[in-house]
Amino acid sequence: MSLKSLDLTLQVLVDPMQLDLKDLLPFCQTLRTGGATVVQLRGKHSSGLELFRYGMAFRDATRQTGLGLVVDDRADVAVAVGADGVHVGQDDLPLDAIRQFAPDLAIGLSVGTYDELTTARSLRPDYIGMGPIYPTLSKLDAGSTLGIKGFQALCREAHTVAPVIAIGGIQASNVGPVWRAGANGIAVISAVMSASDRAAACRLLLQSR
Ligand code: TZP
Repeated sequence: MSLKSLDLTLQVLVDPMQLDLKDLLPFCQTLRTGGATVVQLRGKHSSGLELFRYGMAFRDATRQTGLGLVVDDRADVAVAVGADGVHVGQDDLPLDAIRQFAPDLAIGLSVGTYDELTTARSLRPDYIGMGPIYPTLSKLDAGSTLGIKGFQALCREAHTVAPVIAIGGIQASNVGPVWRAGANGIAVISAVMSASDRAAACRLLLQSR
């Protein structure tokens, strides 16, 4: 799957700690039923081996279900497992370095300030992950929240660089304004991973789009 076919509408971030390897296929089927489009493997405390095992299993499960697969931070793991993309922060491996060994990988870059957007402009990511929009308990070092007004303003500028995926504290109850502020897609952890019915949780996030 190339970026052209990577639909970024609803990305669900998953830590290996949250799921057993044997459950990845039913998990992907559930997400797909709810309308999610991408799974992001994000194992901040995982070893390379664990990420590789989950990445390989996710690659099969996402291919079978028609979801895209993005790996957080680790371009090496993304290439090794044949993922569609990698998501990096501004302090991670530079985008040009990734492109040298992985020219087909879609690259997402985190942006939370105007300064970071200026950097993004020169790095030319394939998409921008923008946030945190709202307060979140899922990433304690996420930085200051943009709020809807802040997001709308930064998002408008960012649209000249790449599609914008909003992240941070997004729940069914507060997603409407995020869509209306111009998000091309959203990325979530708790709204889907903490839900008892994950397919329904995905549907609710997409309903106000
Ligand atoms: N980056 C910015 S906020 C965040 C990440 C990974 C966490 C999003 O989790 P949640 O539970 O959807 O707020």
